Amino acid sequence: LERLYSFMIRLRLPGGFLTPEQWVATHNIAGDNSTGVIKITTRQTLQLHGIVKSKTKPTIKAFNQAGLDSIAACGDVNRNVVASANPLESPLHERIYQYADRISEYLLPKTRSYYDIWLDEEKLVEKKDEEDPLYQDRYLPRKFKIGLVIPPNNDSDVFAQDLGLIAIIENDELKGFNLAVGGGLSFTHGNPETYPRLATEIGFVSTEESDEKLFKAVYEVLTVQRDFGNRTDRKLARLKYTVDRMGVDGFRQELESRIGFALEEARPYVLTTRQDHYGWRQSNTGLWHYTVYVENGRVLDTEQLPMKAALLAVAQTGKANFRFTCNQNVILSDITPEDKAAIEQILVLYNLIPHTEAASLVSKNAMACVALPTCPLALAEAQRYLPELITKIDGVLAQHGLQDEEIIIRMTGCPNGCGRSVLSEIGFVGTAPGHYNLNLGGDEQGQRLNKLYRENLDEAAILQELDTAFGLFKQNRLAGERFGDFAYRTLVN
Ligand code: SRM
Ligand code: SF4
Repeated sequence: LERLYSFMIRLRLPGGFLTPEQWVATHNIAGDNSTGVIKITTRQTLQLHGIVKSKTKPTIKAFNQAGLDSIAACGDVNRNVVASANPLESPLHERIYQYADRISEYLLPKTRSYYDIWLDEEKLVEKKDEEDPLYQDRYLPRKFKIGLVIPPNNDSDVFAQDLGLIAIIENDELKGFNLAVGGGLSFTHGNPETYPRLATEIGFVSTEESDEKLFKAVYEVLTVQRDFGNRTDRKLARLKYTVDRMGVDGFRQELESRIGFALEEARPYVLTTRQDHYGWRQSNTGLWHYTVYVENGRVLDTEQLPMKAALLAVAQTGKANFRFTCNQNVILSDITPEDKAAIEQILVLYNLIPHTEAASLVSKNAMACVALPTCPLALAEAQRYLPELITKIDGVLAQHGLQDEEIIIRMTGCPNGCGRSVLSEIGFVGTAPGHYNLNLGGDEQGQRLNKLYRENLDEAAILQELDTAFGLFKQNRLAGERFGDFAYRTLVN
């Protein structure tokens, strides 16, 4: 008897965009072929779990029919390109989203194997035509991640990316992008050679005359990593280690020699938040957008909250696009004023309103990675446990009269950092079943990593430590000071 293997599929969804028809298709594919739960990831795409071997090909074929693919969603290539999700952010949102889409296409591997293997396409080309100038015959030393952000909202956590592109907008015009290289959050417990690192800004590239320079710079950042990245130790293979080995100046010089022009000095911008704008918001185009709070990105039906049924009903009207955020939520977007009432009626009927409004502030600022039971690398629970822990943390906050604080809490089941817990004000990093390191001191905008505060705590110890920390915060905070800033100033330094 063959073993019952089951798989996870992750879509490539640059900028996290789906049409309503594509959501209906995804809903049906999830129901037919997977556990049924649709998971919105921290890189604003979708995963389905529990796809048994015999259903793998039909799943990929069905996605293909909906115009969706899973190419380069995993592997040592450029991964899903993320971008600020909310059209509200700027009138330039659509243009910046298009960059995410085009960069994703531009950096796709040239091989047709995906089509050959999964879609029964006859071999269209001979091997020699599969030559790939970027990935050649060796791919990159490790996964590679690109993210675009529209200040002031750093919702795509631009400094966590191997290559971050910060849109520089002056007088409502896009001037170009600051480039930040070498972000990456993973580390290994007990291995001091590994560390999380924020991307370093190395300069600005204008897009005013054409996009040529930007695309060249993006491409060559990958070739520097391809040629200089560590290919002997996968733990030290991400771009962040290459940048630190070459030095930031050395990296910039190598990049400039490949692109044939000097980067301009990085331009100023301000980041103020990473939060999604929950509920109804109208953008200056007149269109409406409703951001739904999705606990840890898990779209499923429960008795109290039939979220999957609700989103299906919205999609079936054909009147809203679906945009996933890097905070694991969904924005029902681009709704005309005439259609708003119909969408609102569905949201009320299925309880999504008031669900989004009613969730606690801490919950709405929290996220967790998948972890158990499907992630083979998990040391502890994350998405299944964080909601329960947050209810208890909410209780502790209330005892100190701090229930109105917006504190960013993130949890990962291991130090790989899929839930970006080292970029939170309170970060939990799994060490063993039921045990977590407690990190404190990240900021609101994602420009500062938190630091280890206490090691290997169980739930009782976590709540006790936070009780003490919240007490000190209440007594000693500066006016308007956030918990993360207070912890950084007084507890972890
Ligand atoms: Fe991740 C591996 C889930 C975002 C760093 N990640 C995995 C795997 C595939 C486990 C594995 O290798 O077998 C997880 C699948 C679990 C499951 O059952 O679904 C997994 N990662 C996820 C997702 C689904 C977490 C979530 O709950 O949303 C995110 C999917 C992203 C996507 O749509 O492409 C996810 N992973 C991240 C992020 C956050 C980000 O990119 O903004 C990070 C930290 C940033 C970074 O890359 O530095 C991250 N995942 C990792 C790593 C560590 C990489 C490294 O540099 O060492 C691994 C392990 C590895 O690659 O060896 C990993
Ligand atoms: Fe799995 Fe660790 Fe990533 Fe969580 S952080 S999904 S436990 S690899």
